[in-house]
Amino acid sequence: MKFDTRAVHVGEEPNFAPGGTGDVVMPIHLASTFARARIDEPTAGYEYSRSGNPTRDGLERRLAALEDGRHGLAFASGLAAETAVVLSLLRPGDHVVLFDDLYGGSRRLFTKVFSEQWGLSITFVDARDPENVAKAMRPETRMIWLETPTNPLLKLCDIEAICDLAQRKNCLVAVDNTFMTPAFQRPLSLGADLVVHSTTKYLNGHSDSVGGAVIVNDDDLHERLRFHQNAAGAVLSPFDSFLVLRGLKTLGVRMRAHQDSAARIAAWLSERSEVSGVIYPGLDSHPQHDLAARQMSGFGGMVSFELEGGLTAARVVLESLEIFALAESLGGVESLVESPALMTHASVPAQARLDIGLADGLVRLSVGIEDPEDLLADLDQALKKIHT
Ligand code: P1T
Repeated sequence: MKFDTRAVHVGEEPNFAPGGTGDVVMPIHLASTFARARIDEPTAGYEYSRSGNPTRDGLERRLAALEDGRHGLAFASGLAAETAVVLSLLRPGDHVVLFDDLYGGSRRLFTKVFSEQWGLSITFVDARDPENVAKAMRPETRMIWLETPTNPLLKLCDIEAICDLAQRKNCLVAVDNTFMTPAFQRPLSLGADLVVHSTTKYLNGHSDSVGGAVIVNDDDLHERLRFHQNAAGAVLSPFDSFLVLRGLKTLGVRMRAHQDSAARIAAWLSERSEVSGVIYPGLDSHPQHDLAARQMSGFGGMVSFELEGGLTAARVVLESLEIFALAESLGGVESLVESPALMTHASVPAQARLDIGLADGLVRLSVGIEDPEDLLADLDQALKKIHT
């Protein structure tokens, strides 16, 4: 089955078995517990909704199918999914190499919780060059943690090259695929061991659910993650599972629409005198455009840019936009704009932001699926306010 067909059907097949009602959409199974007729025979395999729930199961199967993986697991948030990966697969004293440009909350989780409180040892590197990853590896390195493209600077890393060097050292590679989604990038097929998502973003796509996911191929990794999911309990609710199942049906069409408008906006911004630089992997000017074209089947809906007038000008633009909502998060049908330095990445120390090239004046757009003419007109009126 092709991707768009899997996105509509896998995990949500009508049940024609005796007692099944043939629903063409997944019912929201709200039951916290499942009665059984015999003490040692859970009905249809279900016991208690933390351990397993039919609606969540449907979503987990679909997530696996879309990422070309064997097993999916759904969690209460993207950060809960990341926490599950670390607590189930790593131990205090283990070493992790991380891309130095990550979502601010991921960086905070690894730095403040896993490193400072729990005893994980971590090294941030510029993973655009796989050599930097190789150099940072130690005998006790157990995992490489990547985002590609990164949030918010849209830097890429070569997943295949990094997986190659990890495999030689018996080290796991986890890729946060939130920005590209499986519609445009499949890290498991490139050799990664784990794919992580904030389903809050494109997968759900409608800004009305917070959730996370992990997808793996390996049965042993799955078993350890599944044990942790039940033992620690940060599961996605049945209602949220339903919402993400519903959102996923249109993932392919949404991603193509996000991308078409983002590409148009990125090109348009590049011509504006108020703008000093535009970052979009689909632009020829992106330093890793070739890798983007090779590794991904699309360039996504995120655009970052800097203004000649820096933070002062950014404040004017951010507060003047009318269709773009000034808000954290991304990946919904509605366009959002934000200041990483003041909002999503405020928890990253100023020096670390400077080191990775995250300017205070950087503006990040999550381009929605509104008519692009309206989005361009909105940007135009906001840019014109800089000099008034
Ligand atoms: O917010 P949550 O569902 O817990 O997901 C965290 C997360 C993980 N990975 C990436 C790449 C992310 O972008 C996020 C969340 N990001 C934002 C809220 C944001 O505005 O960038």
